[in-house]
Amino acid sequence: MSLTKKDEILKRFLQAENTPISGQKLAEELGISRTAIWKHLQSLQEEGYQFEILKKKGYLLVGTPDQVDPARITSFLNTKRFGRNIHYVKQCTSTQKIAHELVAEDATDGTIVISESQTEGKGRMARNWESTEGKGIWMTVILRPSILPHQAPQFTLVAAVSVVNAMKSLYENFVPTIKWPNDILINGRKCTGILTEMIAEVDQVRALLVGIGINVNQKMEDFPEELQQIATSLSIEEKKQLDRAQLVAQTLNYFEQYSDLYLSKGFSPIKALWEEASNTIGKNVKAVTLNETIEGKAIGITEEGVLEIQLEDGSIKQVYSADIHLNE
Ligand code: BT5
Repeated sequence: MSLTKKDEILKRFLQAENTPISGQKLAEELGISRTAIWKHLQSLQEEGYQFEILKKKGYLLVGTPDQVDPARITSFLNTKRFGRNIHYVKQCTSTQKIAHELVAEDATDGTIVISESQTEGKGRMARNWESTEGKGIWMTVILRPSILPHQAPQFTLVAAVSVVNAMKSLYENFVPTIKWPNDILINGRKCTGILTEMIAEVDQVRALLVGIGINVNQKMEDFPEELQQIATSLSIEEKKQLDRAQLVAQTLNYFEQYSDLYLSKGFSPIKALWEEASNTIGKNVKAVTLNETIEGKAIGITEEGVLEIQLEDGSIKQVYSADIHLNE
């Protein structure tokens, strides 16, 4: 689904950055009447965009609402596929649920579902994910890579390095790190969680649904009490209000680049990027799996993205899925 005429108009205003655009020129370029342009601008005003009319020069965009709508995201994108099809809603139960429905309708590789708020945001193992309205990035990226089911966990590490490098490219007052497999922490507090679901037959992946939740503009008091000890937002760490749409786009810019790298060169380059951003390797950890608790030193990840822990007796255990506690 390409941008609607209204989104196309908005994208041009966003890219014009403080330069007025003539209504006549817009009408000619988009092949619609000046009245149609005026109606689209009115509809944008109703959504919170503000325009000034400058005599003889045209319209100037002077105010944008804080939302992650397709036009705002697209204005920062430099991808070919990722984020080129955006399913944007103000509220939903979970973006994962909508993504499941879109996969059934044959959504293309790189389609995203993004919402201003979720009423039933999901973590791993049916845990709850707190998704405060208008303050974070709550999105699912639908991927359709030609991979085998056992490779799917590697893709979740691709997502984690994409988010971390997007943050590093935009912000300067904090350093995000990855706790295996893919929690992103700042100074020990969680700012991002990733949930990857797979739709597959035994020998073929039909789709991966990579759910990414990033706390962007919450203040500490926006978090429920039980999260105030363990969570943080990027704005708390960067010490200013941040542009969510820009971070969505930058994450997708990296995600497409690293997915393509993974598909062409395999896991090794991703493993290197992941290790560079990880805070887990070399640390003493406690890994709580469904069946047991393992304590030891995290010594690395395998070519499959599996965590290796060296026990006190020197033996090495491989951990496929667990909650990791870092013993500082
Ligand atoms: C995760 O699970 O970290 C995966 C979170 C994925 C959320 C995204 S948002 C878009 C997409 N749609 C969805 O419905 N989900 C995905 P896990 O590792 O199980 O961590 C869950 C735990 O993190 C909870 O039990 C809380 O302790 C904590 N938590 C919940 N909300 C949080 C938040 N906003 N910030 C930091 N920690 C949170």
